[in-house]
Amino acid sequence: MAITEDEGDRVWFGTNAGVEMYDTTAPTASASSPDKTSEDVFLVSWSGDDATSGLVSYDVQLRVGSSGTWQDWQTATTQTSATFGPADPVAVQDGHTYYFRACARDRAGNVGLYAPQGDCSTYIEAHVASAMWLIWIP
Ligand SMILES: [Ca+2]
Repeated sequence: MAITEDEGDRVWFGTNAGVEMYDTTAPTASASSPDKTSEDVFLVSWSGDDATSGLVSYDVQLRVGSSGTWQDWQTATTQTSATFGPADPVAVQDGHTYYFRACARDRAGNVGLYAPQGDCSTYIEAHVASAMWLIWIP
């Protein structure tokens, strides 16, 4: 659909029927990450979907542990993934679980809501030293 007028907070579209409409519906978005890993760095990705005007950018938050406080990680980014750890944005530690959630912004300025409990989480397993592995050869 072609944009016929952009008023900043409302984007108008022309339709085949000649009826103009504007976008007041916020986009959906969610983050994804590995359920668990033994690495102190991993990839978090996110995606979203918007009817009518289309996506512009994403915000992504993180939380350390299920009782932690949500904090901003990515703000108004057009990227759809980022590397988490080993020291940025927080020091990744064994035995901790990191939670993520994303919301998206559309061209009309609507911003979706974050999922209260997050979209996904990654548990950091303890590193296993290679010397601990025993191989039994009969
Ligand atoms: Ca929309």
